[in-house]
Amino acid sequence: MSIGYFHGLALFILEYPMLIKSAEFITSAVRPQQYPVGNLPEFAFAGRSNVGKSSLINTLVSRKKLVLTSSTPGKTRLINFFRVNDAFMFVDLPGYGYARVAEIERRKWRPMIEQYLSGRENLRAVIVILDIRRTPSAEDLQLLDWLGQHEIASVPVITKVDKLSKTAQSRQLKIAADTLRVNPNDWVLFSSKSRLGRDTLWKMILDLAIAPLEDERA
Ligand SMILES: Nc1nc2c(ncn2[C@@H]2O[C@H](COP(=O)(O)OP(=O)(O)O)[C@@H](O)[C@H]2O)c(=O)[nH]1
Ligand SMILES: [Mg+2]
Repeated sequence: MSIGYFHGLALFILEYPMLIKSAEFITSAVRPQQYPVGNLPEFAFAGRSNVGKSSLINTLVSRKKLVLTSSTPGKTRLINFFRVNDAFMFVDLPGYGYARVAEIERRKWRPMIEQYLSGRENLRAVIVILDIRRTPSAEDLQLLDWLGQHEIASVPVITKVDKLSKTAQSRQLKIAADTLRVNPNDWVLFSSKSRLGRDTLWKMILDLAIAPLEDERA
């Protein structure tokens, strides 16, 4: 690992809470040959269509329209890469579980995502996003199980919390935690409207970015 790399890390640690100096779209990809090269710590964002994934990424990077939010759920079928502060890569994965997406599209989705998740060496964690108003789906559960089996770190985030009262929030959080077998204390409560959870999620991303990888420790 180069000195420059540590220098970069030191810079962004000092800047917590996170100031965003740059956030730019790099490229869209379907196949590994199209992924951007480089070694920046990478974070992927996953969740069912319309869950609020694009809004969450925009909130993290304090940009209104870096990632296009869509009134046509299921439209984004590509893996989109963004570079933040020249220190991280953020990856917007295509949303899953959109009923109107044709079966043939869905059959392409899974291999594309699994190929990305299992082959990307600089991937540090997957932010798995749930909508607080909905019971988690089988696909949410499958994704978390799959990440666990492949020893890929996941961060469960429950978003749109502004839409429910505090009482309803805890009730829904308990349902989600039970369904997905994740400790309720491990969830980040998020709102792209109020920006609740932004600092907490950034802190987790920074911690994961500086944690040495398994093979580097060995
Ligand atoms: N009230 C509220 N609305 C949200 C929040 N996050 C997303 N939305 C809305 O939910 C819809 C889908 O959001 P989007 O980010 O495009 O979801 P994506 O399909 O998962 O990328 C849009 O109309 C957003 O304005 C949130 O935290 N609070
Ligand atoms: Mg989106």
